[in-house]
Amino acid sequence: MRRGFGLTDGEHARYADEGFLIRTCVFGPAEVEGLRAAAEATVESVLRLCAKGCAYLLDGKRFVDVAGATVQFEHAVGSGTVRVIEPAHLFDPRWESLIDDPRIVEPVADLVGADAVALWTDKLNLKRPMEGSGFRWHQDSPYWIHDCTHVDRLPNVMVLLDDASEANGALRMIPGSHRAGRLPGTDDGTQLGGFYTDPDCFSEAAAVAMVAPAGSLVFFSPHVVHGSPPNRSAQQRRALILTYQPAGYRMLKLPRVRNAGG
Ligand SMILES: O=C(O)CCC(=O)C(=O)O
Repeated sequence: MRRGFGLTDGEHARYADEGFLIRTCVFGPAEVEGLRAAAEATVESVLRLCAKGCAYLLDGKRFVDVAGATVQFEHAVGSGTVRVIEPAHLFDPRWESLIDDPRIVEPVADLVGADAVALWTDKLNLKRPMEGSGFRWHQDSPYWIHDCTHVDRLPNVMVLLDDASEANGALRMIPGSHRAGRLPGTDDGTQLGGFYTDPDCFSEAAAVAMVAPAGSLVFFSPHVVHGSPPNRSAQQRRALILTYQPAGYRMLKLPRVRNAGG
């Protein structure tokens, strides 16, 4: 049964036009506190497990595959600071109720164009004060195209766990860039270069920062070109990005279906 959190016609039109949409302060301060605690507990669990994982470097950046997840570390040589955990929901039960929350699931079902949805993947992105690195301009669809037959139907929802500002590395979007579909990657000879969008295909000058308070949601298309600068502030910039798909399909990294909101 729907609870009235679906997209309005105006939101539908904005998402179709720009490729993203912000709903501010969807989660209240007490809920945000709980999600921050879940984030830190997730990091602690992962760090305990990492010694048993499979470590490797891509373009000099350290990754560890452990317990079904991929962990990325900050790029400074020898850094022990966790940057991304995907999927994160394996490591703390509080993520499970977030995945099912109607404030997320109902608008996302409207974006997917389905009565019911499932989780595709989820990432905990941590930009620590004065240390968190940026994300180069990219689309998500080129990462997923080889594992998914419905890559157009994978909307993301970024749940802001801290106030996001220009100074702490708020996510930036290129409005309307999703309308071109999948764009070419860079050809710079690096291992990951093909995943970053060719800068000739969009105008960085058009970028819009997703500046919003903690507890806000940023919905964005798998095709929209996005990226973010480093955290040069003394504030945290933590976020969980949930990605959904039509119900009944398996997750990206785990061989099972995680239907949501049922
Ligand atoms: O956390 C960010 O600022 C960017 C994250 C992102 O673009 C991604 O995980 O694909």
